Amino acid sequence: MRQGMLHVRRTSSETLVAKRLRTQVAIVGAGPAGLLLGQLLHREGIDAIVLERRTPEYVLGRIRAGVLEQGTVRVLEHAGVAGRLHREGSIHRGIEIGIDGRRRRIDFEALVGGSVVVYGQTEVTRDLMDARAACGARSIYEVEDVRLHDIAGRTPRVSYRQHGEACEIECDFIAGCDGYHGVSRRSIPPEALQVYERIYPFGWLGVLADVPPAWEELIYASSPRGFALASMRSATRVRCYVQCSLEDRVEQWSDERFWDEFKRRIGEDVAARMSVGPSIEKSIAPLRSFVAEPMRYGKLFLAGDAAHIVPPTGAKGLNLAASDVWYLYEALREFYVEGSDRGLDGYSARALRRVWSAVRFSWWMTTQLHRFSDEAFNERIRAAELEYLFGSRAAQCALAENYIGLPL
Ligand code: FAS
Ligand code: PHB
Repeated sequence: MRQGMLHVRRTSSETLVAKRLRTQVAIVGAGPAGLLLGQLLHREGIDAIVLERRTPEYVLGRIRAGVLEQGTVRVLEHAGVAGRLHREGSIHRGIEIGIDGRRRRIDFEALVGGSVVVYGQTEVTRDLMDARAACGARSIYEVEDVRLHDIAGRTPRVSYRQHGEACEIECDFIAGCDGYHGVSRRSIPPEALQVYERIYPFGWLGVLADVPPAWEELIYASSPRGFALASMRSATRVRCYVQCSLEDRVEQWSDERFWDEFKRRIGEDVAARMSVGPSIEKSIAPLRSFVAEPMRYGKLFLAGDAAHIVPPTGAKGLNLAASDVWYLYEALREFYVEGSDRGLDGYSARALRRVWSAVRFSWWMTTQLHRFSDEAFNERIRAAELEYLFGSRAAQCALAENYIGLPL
């Protein structure tokens, strides 16, 4: 045996394992789902190791969500990472829906007595990373070739390579928090999964820019040229989107072209008063609805984008990751503290009830606010839906209670 090799043993694949670790829960993925689960478990004294293929800087560089439901805020408070969120996040008590230049405010407070918090996913992830580093819990970044073993058996393990060494983690459970393109869902035999999917025939081109927002609340605008969303990250930074073709490439959209198109869609009054500036991030995201059922296979539990994807129109992706993680945390706490399997056995059904309510709402917001085609009948139905929304308190209540988030 070569000097310096620790715990050398052969795995089933006849690979020398240079390092073998042991934990209660192995978490694959250090996005918001993985880090939030790790933080909740740590506060309960349950040991977890987080594995991430990228660097922390890369993970923080991905610009994504911006709206937190009240339920998500409560989960972050329970995790002890909501301090900066309360200091720097801004409470929003409504949004505006625009149709061809007309706008209607959806007053969350008056309609359903609720609100949301605008605070970027990047900041949530940063707060979670800082908390994990502060408590010294184990996170391993820049891993390669992560594989899941014996997930249906009694000795689940996660193997990976780092700096050319083969490593392995023995655990009780594996949390697959590695997103849509991760290895976890793909480790489940296809015959054990039922997948539901809808691909939308357009994408979102998003721009981050350091200019003050000329709007106080988010504006979701449907125009004859397509959809636009005016959001923000702070009093000095905007996050704006326009619906674009799936054939578009970021290189085809100069900042000038983006701002010109955004102004044509967002409404003349906003266009007239807004300032523009150079993009500090610009990216195109395809839109899809995707759900994989069940969210558990043996000792493997999926959470967040690993199990489902929603179009960002309903601001649900990050919030669904938080509710999955809350349910999984409660189930694991029940197992380790009370010795009961009940929560683990009920996790998938409980999470999927909330997933499908968010998938429905995100699909509804997307189909109502985006121009799909020149199919005259669909466009008339869409116009009628939006007119009904503008004129009906009941319709506005339905939108409001879904947007602020159904109860956890
Ligand atoms: P994530 O994808 O965030 O994190 C998964 C992590 O696992 C990543 O860090 C990845 O590097 C890692 N990983 C993957 N494979 C691995 C492997 N084999 N081994 C180890 N690690 C691995 N939601 C909204 O609510 N509003 C939005 O505006 C919005 N915009 C979005 C824009 C884009 C381009 C995308 C892709 C998503 C957007 N979302 C939005 C949804 C997004 O916010 C997700 O819901 C959220 O990131 C989910 O968090 P996680 O489940 O942790 O998945
Ligand atoms: C964002 O600020 O990035 C954002 C906000 C609301 C959405 C989608 C994205 O529905």
